[in-house]
Amino acid sequence: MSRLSSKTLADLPADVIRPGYDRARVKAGVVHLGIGAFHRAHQAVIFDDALNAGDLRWGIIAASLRSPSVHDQMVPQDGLYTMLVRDGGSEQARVIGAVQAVIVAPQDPQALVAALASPDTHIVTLTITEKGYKLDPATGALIEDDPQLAADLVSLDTPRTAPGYLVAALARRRAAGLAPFTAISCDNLPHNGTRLRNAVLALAGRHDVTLADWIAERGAFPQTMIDRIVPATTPQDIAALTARLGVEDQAMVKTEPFIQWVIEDIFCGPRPDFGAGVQITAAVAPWEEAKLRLLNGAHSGIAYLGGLAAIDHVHEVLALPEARIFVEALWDEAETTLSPPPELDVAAYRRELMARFDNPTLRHRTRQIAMDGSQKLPQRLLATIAARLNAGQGIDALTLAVAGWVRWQAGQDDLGQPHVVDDPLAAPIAATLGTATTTQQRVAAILAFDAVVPPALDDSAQFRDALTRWLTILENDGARAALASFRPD
Ligand code: CS2
Repeated sequence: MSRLSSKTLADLPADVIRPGYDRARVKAGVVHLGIGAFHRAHQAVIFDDALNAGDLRWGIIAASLRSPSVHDQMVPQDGLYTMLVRDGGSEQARVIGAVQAVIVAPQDPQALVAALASPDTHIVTLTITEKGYKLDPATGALIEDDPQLAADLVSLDTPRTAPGYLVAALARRRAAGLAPFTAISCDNLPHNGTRLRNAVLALAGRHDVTLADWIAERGAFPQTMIDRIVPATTPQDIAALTARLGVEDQAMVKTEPFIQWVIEDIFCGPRPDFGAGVQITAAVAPWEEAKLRLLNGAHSGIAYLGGLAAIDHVHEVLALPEARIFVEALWDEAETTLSPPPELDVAAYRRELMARFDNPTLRHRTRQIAMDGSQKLPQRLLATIAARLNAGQGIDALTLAVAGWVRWQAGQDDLGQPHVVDDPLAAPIAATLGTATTTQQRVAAILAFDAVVPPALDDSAQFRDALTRWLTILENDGARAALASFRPD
């Protein structure tokens, strides 16, 4: 079976949308770190839109910081891949041409530094996940005992971390008399731009204080809110698309129609004339908080409780009426903690979110969302709980979601089926919970786990009691029973 490529592009069925520009004339104005499915279905599409609109500065050199598999998926395809947009019964296929080259950074670190230092590069985007910033989630300080970061602290000749690559390239840009690039974190973290800036400045400062000053003064690290549901591609998805296209596409992505990117208006260099899907604004935080606490907070609750109930996909969890009641109650609780931007109609946003979660053709796996809970819970659920407690309000639904996460750490679902707890802190959390023999002790152990639980919650009797109550039900009767017994205030 031949692969999708520049050569086979012309043979695709007529209803497949293809790049409407001459790829040979495109310059690489963007370097992306962390080329997973999310980048391919989100930022790459936005830059592809700019190319289609005739501004040929915005091709992408994309790097994988870890796995070489993306190279094998994309390079034989000349960087081309299909984005399938699925909405209930309809499915639209569009070939994205924005990715010009793929670098596997551990295999060729200098190629990535060179791309970042190129005069053509104006924007660097990052999807390196919460753990890629090498910052302690609780203190915000560099995690100096991380082996890769420790190596970058000693020398940046061969960088190993995302902050390391950026600092090495910014040093080279300064030496060459070039301006810095605008570095845009596209990870789902509060104040993601500030975090990236802090990581870069802290690392730069350890090598050369004048470099750190130059970056602080001349560089830009906008905050962003990014939103699009992008479930992991399955072998079945690839097989179905091959049948449709007549060629194989190993780099395809599947996603929903919805796309949103809110970017803080502080670029330090050129940017495309962004079209639909992108908002440039002075204040990103209210958007980000609403998205993290409503969309992602509900997602995590659905993932753990659904996963414990052995339900594979988000839309199948929401087929249970009691799960919908729980999600609405979680949103009722979260909503009072928000200061939404004036343009955001929260009631309409909630209705739209529920419709997005209900999309039956996306097949978004609960296990995918359950990953890396220790990195996600603070901003999705725990900060919301702290805000509710501060205001003297109830926290029942939010706490049920947290109890689901605690129960998930046991490594088996309610049917006794084992799962891997895929989380950078899985081992220390397991060790903490392993010393406890009762539900009360497990709750006490989790509350004392400062890398995840903020100090404000450590000694809240209300949170401790609610968590103990829900964890008891989950441990004794399971997630279906917990949801069935849930009563909104
Ligand atoms: C999800 C997100 O996997 C997860 O943790 O909650 O990836 C979610 O799909 C996106 O943030 C949607 O924009």
